[in-house]
Amino acid sequence: MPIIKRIFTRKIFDSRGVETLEVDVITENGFGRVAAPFGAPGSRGEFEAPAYSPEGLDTSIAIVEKEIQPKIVGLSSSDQGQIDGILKDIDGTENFERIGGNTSSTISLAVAKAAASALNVPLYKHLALDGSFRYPYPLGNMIGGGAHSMGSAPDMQEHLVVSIGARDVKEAIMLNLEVHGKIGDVLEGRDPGFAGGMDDERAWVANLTDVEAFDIIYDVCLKIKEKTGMTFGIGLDLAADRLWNPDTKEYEYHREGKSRTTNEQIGFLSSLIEKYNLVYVEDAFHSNDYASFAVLNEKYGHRCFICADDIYASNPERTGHGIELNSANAMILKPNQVGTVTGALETCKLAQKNKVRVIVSHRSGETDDASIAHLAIGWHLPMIKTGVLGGERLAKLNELLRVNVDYPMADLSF
Ligand code: 2PG
Ligand code: MG
Repeated sequence: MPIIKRIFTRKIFDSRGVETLEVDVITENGFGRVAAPFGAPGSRGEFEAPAYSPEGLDTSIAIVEKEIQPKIVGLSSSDQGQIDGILKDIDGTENFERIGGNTSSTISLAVAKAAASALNVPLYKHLALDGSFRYPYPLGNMIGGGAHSMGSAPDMQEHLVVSIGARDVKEAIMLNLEVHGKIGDVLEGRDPGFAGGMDDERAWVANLTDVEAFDIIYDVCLKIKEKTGMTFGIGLDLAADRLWNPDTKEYEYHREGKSRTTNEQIGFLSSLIEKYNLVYVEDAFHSNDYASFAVLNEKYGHRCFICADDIYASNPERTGHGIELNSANAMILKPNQVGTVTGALETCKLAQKNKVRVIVSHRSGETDDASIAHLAIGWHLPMIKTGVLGGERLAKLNELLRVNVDYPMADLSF
């Protein structure tokens, strides 16, 4: 039976060595364990749910034990909507400001996992939108910068590759690994000072401008294409909030030593989309600028994923506002930004109904939890954004392999 018997909480360490919450949900014959990921200071979105109680993780754990556990023990773990409603009621704020989005999403996902285990079905089937399933393409972080790196790394947070020519998920993972490896060789060859550094998401960190990073990625992808016939798409996550200076109203590229007005930013990104045939541009503008997102979407939405992360913050209201203004044709979904499985599903359905493609994503601080791989398969998500290397990143990709059913790849066409 999927009746919840007990919840255990503990503190474990994430991939950055920061303490995070792990939750076990025990049902009569099921078990679900989930640990919370965490965005980097300077990269976490202004509008996402805070991670924990304002008093910290210990207070969140006390709330789970004293307030949440007594209310959900005895309920059916299959009743996700009821349990997520209770989490919202106990929190009592708009955006999980009292208990924290990490607290609620970790319990919510652990309940879903426990239900799946009690019902003896994989998580992606338990949470399925319908009876059809697709594998997402892994969107891999190749060269890092911004808030995830240090020193003379590029200004943009992520320089990404998706192996769009891959015929199956294993090939897609292997091709991303090959691109990542070859980029490392190029970096070693061009800079005697390069010492093999990687950032929080195991993307290479090197003394490069953004344009140099794209040149390297473009050449590596081209060479592999010439050899194997495989095609790649290049992308980026600017995490533009971090570059935006609200006083000067300019985007400050410190590494490049240049500032750009919003119009110049549109021009710069347009030139990158054209030059490198970019297929993916995330958080191109600060998270209050729905209008500039819409300009870029109007111009390139027919051929490039214009993706909203911090601006939508996985939040149904912010997503709805963006849909009205046609700000993006794609969005990032992170369960801990919105706080529950039900909230994540609501946002996902709203986006999909309006032809906005939903991409599930890791956080820069991660654990070996692989729940997002199941959301991608069960919810028809075209891509899963995660690092190419590192146990906590490969945990998600390996989970895709573990599913091991002959489902087709998602459709990335426009
Ligand atoms: C992002 C994420 C993941 P963070 O901006 O998309 O790469 O970063 O988890 O640090 O917010
Ligand atoms: Mg982002």
